[in-house]
Amino acid sequence: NGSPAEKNPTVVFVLGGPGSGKGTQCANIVDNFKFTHLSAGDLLRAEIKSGSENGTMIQNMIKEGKIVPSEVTIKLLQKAMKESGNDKFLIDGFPRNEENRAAFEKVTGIEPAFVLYFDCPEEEMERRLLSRNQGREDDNIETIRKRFKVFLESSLPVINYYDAKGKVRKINAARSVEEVFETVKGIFGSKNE
Ligand code: B4P
Repeated sequence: NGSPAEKNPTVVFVLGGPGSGKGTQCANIVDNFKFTHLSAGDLLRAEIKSGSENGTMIQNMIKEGKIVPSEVTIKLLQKAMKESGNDKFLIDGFPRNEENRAAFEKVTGIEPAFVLYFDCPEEEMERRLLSRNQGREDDNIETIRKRFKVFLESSLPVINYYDAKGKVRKINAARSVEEVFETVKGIFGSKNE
């Protein structure tokens, strides 16, 4: 039978442009529903800090706003899923491109229950990221612009793929944290509690 995470886990992908509020809303979801939050960005940053052999490569890609190879991110996600002991996951900031998506489905055999898409205008995301100012290497204007470009070119096609399957729950993210969470709660409350 294996651990709970091996028995058909429920996965919700949380997507949206950089600064759309994915991390913020995931923290709220975890406080209210029984999900484990896995942030691709946080896992990659932890990997850099650990001084692993991939660390420098990951650091350079993040600095350039580029997408880290699928096998690296998927391994980190699988490890975190196993270690959590849970069977309900919010996967935040992944898949970032079609190749990520196809590789995740192939390697894990998991299809997401649905996809939360935080839709936010670029000017608002830029404002939020510039005022976040936590010394993150990718929160400078040059890298932010590259991340926007990668989002439009590579990540939006993933959202369109799931939209065609009726799996996308699109949320207007250009509102206050509380207002956005009211909408999010409606989605989780009706399907997953
Ligand atoms: P993203 O996934 O793009 O996420 P983020 O920039 O942290 O923004 P998020 O949407 O989570 O917004 P947050 O709640 O923090 O970036 C993750 C990073 O990870 C990437 O840039 C990259 O470095 C790396 N990464 C991940 N996967 C990768 C891969 N495969 N390859 C390479 N790199 C990868 O909110 C942002 C700010 O806005 C916060 O200050 C927050 O307080 C504020 N805010 C949130 N909601 C708000 C609201 N409603 N109103 C006003 N402010 C709000």
